[in-house]
Amino acid sequence: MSYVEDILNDVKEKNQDQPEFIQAVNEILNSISVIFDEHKEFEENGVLERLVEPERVIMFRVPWVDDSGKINVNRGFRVQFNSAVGPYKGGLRFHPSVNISIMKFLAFEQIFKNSLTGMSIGGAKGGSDFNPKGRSDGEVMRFCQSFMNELFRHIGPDTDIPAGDMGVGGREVGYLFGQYKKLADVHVAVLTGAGLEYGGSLVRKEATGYGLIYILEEALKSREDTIKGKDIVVSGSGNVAIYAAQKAQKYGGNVLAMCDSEGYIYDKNGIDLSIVKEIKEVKRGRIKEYLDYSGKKSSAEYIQGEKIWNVPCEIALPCATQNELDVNSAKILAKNKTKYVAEGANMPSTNEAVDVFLKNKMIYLPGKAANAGGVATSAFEMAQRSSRIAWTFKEVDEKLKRIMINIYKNIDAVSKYYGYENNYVVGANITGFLKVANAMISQGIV
Ligand code: NDP
Ligand code: 2IT
Repeated sequence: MSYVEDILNDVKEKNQDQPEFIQAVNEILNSISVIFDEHKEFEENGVLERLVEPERVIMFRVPWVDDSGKINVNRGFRVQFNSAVGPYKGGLRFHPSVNISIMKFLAFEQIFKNSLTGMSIGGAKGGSDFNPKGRSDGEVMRFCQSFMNELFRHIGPDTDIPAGDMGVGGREVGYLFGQYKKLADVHVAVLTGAGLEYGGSLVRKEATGYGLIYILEEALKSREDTIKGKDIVVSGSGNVAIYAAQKAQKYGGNVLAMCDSEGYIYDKNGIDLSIVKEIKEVKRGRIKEYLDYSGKKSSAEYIQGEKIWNVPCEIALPCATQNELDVNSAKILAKNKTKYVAEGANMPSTNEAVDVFLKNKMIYLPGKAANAGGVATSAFEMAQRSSRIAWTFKEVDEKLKRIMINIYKNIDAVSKYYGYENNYVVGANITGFLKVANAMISQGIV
């Protein structure tokens, strides 16, 4: 049995109740298996055995009182997966689906993504099964305070720096930071995605979506193609989706559809993002309200209970959640002659869907490369905060663009080097892995 097969069997055996984690490990290990013959040192140093086991997993009780006076208890997590390259870094997700499998897959992915950015940050993820939907600001604040009452002892500006993810945006980061400061009595960069008034960075809010479009445009440019004039479908209507759609429109793309977990809006004349922003960022409402704003004469339609991937497009941008794009959806994209798939979300395509993309010669940019702009800008936030110097929007945006172009160049070169031209699963995973593996070897068996 090969080294990779051996480790994979062990991971499956030990984590039988963690399908998303097994899926993420499977995807990465299978795609990097080509390097182990020429790099015996990885097996000799037990790199994979150590890599698939988190350095630390913290799970804790989060009790809080809702507006009616009822006591609620949620589960909190922080998975500190790997700190070989730098301090633990990764977002916090508040969503009812959160469990240990989802936390571990996200933290595992984050190791390679953070490595790809070229910044010195390790991989982590955290969150809770708390559902912020429909909760008042007061309830969200009390929840965040209780969550931080435990988390604060495990994080710090040089140990572990959380940020936002699904269900955690500026409001939540503010409440979390306020409680951290109260407990630790220091005003430091311990959470990124902070408000601009208290140390946050310009462009952080837009960074994941903008970064997605920057890397996509680079991939198209190198094929003498462009986003301009292309039909685009963006799933989700949250932080990543909104700013991906905004930048895609700026580049001349036609964003035809966006969704939330209940249904999607299709507008053949292009989505009006100011409406989506009003509904999602201001009102915290549902995407179906789009029709109330766009008026009776609008060409928009709302479709419920159907996958957004049924909408024909040349570019598909999954920006919602894991496994939202399955093998059937991938086949529909292939049938509709979609040329490019770039992932704003983490692991939105199942492994079987990815096989369909590659077999059909679509250009597929996996999330850990394509959505790395968010965490890269978080690292810029840390740099600005600790130096007490704030960069302009243009400065941060240019640095973000440079990082995304670099990621593309690196994964493209590595995929070619190993004889897998146009296969960015191989390109991204090997590139991300090599830095982490070498850092682990340099630091001994720890
Ligand atoms: P948000 O919470 O802002 O938005 C999530 C969006 O996805 C919402 O519109 C939500 O709809 C929708 N959604 C959730 N589940 C489903 C589903 N099953 N089907 C269809 N739509 C669904 O999160 P973000 O935009 O921050 O995150 C989106 C993805 O991007 C996640 O995978 C996250 O891990 C990843 N990511 C985020 C980064 C960041 O900086 N924020 C950085 C890199 C990656 P509803 O309101 O109905 O739940
Ligand atoms: O998945 C991700 O990369 C994020 N949610 C952002 C992490 C961060 O630390 O900015």
